[in-house]
Amino acid sequence: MTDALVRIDIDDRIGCITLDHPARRNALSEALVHQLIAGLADLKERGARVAILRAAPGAKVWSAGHDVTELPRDGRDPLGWDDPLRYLIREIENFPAPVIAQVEGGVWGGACETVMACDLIVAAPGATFAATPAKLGVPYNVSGMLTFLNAADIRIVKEMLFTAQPIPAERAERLGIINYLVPAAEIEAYTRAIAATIAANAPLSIAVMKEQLRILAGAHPMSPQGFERVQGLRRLVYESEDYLEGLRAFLGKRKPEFQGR
Ligand code: LCV
Repeated sequence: MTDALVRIDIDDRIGCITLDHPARRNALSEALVHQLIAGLADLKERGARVAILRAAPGAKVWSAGHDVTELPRDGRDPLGWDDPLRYLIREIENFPAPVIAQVEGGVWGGACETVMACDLIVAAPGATFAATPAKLGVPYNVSGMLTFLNAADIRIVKEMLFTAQPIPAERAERLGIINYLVPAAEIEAYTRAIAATIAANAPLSIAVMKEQLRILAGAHPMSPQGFERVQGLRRLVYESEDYLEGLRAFLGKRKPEFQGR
């Protein structure tokens, strides 16, 4: 039997998925992502009217992002359509009820996108949000860029992507990136109360509005030439020496030395 890396429960039509792999700081390995996706499917099946995605109480790290050990080093696109995280983001977006991210601790890289893809975000002081592709030398994908663009002003997205530095929850609240900033001691009850309010509303109306907003937020037509240009640019990055250096440095627990080629 595979180890449980997440916990799933449902109470009063409020579903809850708890990331539960502290030894790897809830890194989004293929196994963990598959369990998250299965958890969402389970909650859908059981009629959840809202889902909460959280880490264990008091977690110092909500999730460390992609499992870097699983990123390919053979010239393949590391974050293409088949990247497990892309499936997860699509499942969150397509989940027929709101998904609320309840955040304590650091949120890194792919986990930052995951949180931004959630419908509402409740965070405790001490939570931080970092978009890290530039730290690793990774070319982020187009749909991931759209997740960030739909979650924050482009100037903030640029700051996050170019500096790869964590944004504290207090600032994220001022910037409108998160909905609520709530003391850690109250975050669970607070998130449950929001979930209960949503769960008491008309589920079909909410499901349809969520789908409408998903389609409208993604309505950015792109020409075939534009798409090929973007993919070609990304290839420059994942076929570069710097990409391999970023992975080697991460795994060797040292600072990368990027050359720009
Ligand atoms: C694999 C890990 C990870 C991890 N993968 O604990 O968006 S993109 O493009 O950037 C995308 C590719 C992406 O999401 O990349 C990942 C971005 N994530 C990060 O940059 C954060 C990496 N992690 C950390 O900086 C630290 O682990 C934090 C600050 C989160 C926690 O620090 P702490 O001192 O509490 P350790 O670093 O000791 O981590 C515990 C174990 O988890 C592994 C890490 O290598 C260590 O393994 P060992 O016990 O075998 O040494 N680990 C942490 N993050 N993303 N493995």
